Amino acid sequence: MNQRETEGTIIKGYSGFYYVLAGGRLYTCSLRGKFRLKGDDRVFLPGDQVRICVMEGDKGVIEGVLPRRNELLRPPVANVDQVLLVFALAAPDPDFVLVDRLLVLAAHAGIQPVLVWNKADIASPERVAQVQALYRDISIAQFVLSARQGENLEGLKGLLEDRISVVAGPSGAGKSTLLNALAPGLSLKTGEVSAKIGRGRHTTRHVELIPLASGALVADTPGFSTLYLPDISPQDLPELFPEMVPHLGSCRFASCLHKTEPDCAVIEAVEAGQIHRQRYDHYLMFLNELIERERQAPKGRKS
Ligand SMILES: Nc1nc2c(ncn2[C@@H]2O[C@H](COP(=O)(O)OP(=O)(O)OP(=O)(O)O)[C@@H](O)[C@H]2O)c(=O)[nH]1
Ligand SMILES: [Zn+2]
Repeated sequence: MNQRETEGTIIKGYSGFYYVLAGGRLYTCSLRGKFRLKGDDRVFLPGDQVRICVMEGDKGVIEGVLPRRNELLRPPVANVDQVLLVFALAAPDPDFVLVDRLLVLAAHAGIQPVLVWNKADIASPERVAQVQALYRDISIAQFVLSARQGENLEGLKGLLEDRISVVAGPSGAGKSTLLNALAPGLSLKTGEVSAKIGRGRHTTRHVELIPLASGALVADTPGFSTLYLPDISPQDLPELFPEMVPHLGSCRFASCLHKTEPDCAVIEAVEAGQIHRQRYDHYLMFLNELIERERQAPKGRKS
């Protein structure tokens, strides 16, 4: 038999088989026996880079897995390059607390966030200006587009190329519509994405990476469905606000939490208009949540 090895990306695992995309071809792969010994389905995740031995036709055997760069729990995907935070500019209005919460979650997970402002077709120019002013100073990519009208999708398409992306955002923001617009053959029903999250725990959910053109892979299940801030110590929160980072270290007190302390460089930057006040207000909100949580959980408890 003519066998050869190649490298590819797992896009889905399903009843003992893994679907591996390699060089533009999809291989249905089984596992080499040594992996099955571990008896753990989660040894391999969509997004994992694997070495496969190609057998006849489109069949293969997974011979090895390359080290992971990162691993998301929701959805369970490995090697995530970026998370698209999809918000509608109107209907529903953006919840900026949620935007900032998701930005903190992404920063904490070490995954690059991308802000996607959808429904530009029904947004007022004032709203567009508002979001751009809020996030202009933190260096993250932002796209203002209309998924339903298929308008201004090109920039985002370029950013998806050759990367693994996960989509997050509130219900009604247009996540399914956006995925459909990016992969016209997909025809996810609108509303289907949240139906997927809602599925009972007795049904095994299979996350799938959808291959778009140009090597883009996007998870079909939205991420970050928990709004609970992860276990961040209050001292570490400022680093998750990129616009605060240049000012950290210039406060009078090394332990400054930038709340009410005297000679606080962060508060001075807010007053000088260098840090947007709304972002700072949300920082204080999250800080208080974390302080409250620490107060309730006795020290040394690890969860
Ligand atoms: N005007 C306008 N409406 C849009 C746009 N994109 C999506 N919608 C509408 O917004 C509604 C919600 O879209 P979905 O794609 O289902 O939103 P979702 O984020 O997937 O929502 P869940 O599945 O509940 O998480 C639908 O009625 C869409 O037709 C857009 O660009 N402009
Ligand atoms: Zn300070």
